[in-house]
Amino acid sequence: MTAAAVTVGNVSFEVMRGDITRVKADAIVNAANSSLLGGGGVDGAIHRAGGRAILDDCIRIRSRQGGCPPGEAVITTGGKLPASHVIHTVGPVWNGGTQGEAEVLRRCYRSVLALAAEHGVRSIAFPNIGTGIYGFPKELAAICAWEEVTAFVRRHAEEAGTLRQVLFVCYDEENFRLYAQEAQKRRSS
Ligand code: AR6
Repeated sequence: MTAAAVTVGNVSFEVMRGDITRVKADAIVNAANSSLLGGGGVDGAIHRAGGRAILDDCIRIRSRQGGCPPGEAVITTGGKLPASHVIHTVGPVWNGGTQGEAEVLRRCYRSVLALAAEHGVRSIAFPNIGTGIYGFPKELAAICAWEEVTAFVRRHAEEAGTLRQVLFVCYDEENFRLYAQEAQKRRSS
């Protein structure tokens, strides 16, 4: 199920409901943890579907830099996934909102997009980072995601970057509705 697309600069944004491991894009984003060794939620699904090659890349990155701190991102192969790459980022654990959680989540989106640009990514799919096991409130997370990604696209509009398509892949109905609502706001503005 896909909500109508919105175009910002030369990038098309789509909101869809589904499983991100089935999305064919240059890169899909993983909501990982700092260990980079896999876990539950979308992280578990990506490692299961993508196979050993993703974990091997994660282990190599760990041996180079330790894990991945919250707000930062690393890139690996997509292994057996239809996506070429996985960009792993680590969201904040929600702790009531007074520990800078929203800023860390915003930094996740900026870190992912910077890495995507470095690797010439044209199409990228994001899950709803932080809104599962880490407990980030869904409405605020949707606002942060849309604001950061559209701001990034606007900031880089003059540079003829490679990015052309952004997909927000929502696994649950509530996130789908919230993301579609944010798309609607941008259609009418
Ligand atoms: N496709 C798209 N979205 C999914 C999928 C899927 N296959 N599976 C779950 N989601 P979560 P977090 C949605 O918990 O909150 C892991 O153990 C899910 O409905 O995956 O950032 C990591 O290792 C939710 O909306 O990530 C970390 O320890 C969203 O993905 C921790 O969870 C994010 O939920 C990270 O927690």
